[in-house]
Amino acid sequence: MEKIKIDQGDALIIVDVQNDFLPGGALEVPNSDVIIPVLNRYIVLFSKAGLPVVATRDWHPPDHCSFKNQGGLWPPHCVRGTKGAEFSPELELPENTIIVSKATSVESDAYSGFEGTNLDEILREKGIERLFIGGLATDYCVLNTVKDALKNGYKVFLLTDAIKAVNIKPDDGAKAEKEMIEGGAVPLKFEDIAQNLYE
Ligand code: VGL
Ligand code: ZN
Repeated sequence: MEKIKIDQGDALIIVDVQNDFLPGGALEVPNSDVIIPVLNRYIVLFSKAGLPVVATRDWHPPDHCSFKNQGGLWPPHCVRGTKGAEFSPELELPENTIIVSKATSVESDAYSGFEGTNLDEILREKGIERLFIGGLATDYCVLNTVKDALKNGYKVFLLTDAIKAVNIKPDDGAKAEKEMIEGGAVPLKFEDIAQNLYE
């Protein structure tokens, strides 16, 4: 297969790689720590090429509607300003990372990085047309971010070596991947990208 070359118009989107979604966190995604070194390799690639790196984060108020104690589905997680809401210290985000906070108000949840944020405007302003998307969790925030990206007209590459699922039902992650690919996302692994173009 011909390698994919990253170039102007491309951006890396890292979804919700926050302590609460990692092993030991309030809403831990099983084995999610294994994706961090892989994401770090993508980060190096995009940084060297001078291309934007975007990190989304779940950024909830303490009484957010998605929390069980408020009638929602999830244990309290990613409360803004807490350790659990911080990006993993292992994730080597560049200084100029564009941070997008979502689900920041009590009454609304948002699984997509585009929902209630200015992510689309930020990308358009920079002339971005292709998105390389990885992070957590495959079956929630990655799924919904990818679906919105496709809806908004971006070409989407799903980084299948840099996502992990919650899997409340064991095949949720596999189903989500299938849904994204059927919707037009192209599955991609690190080895599928041409290296050393910008060294
Ligand atoms: C997420 C559950 C609740 C996610 C966020 O980032 O995938 N999942 N809030
Ligand atoms: Zn959340």
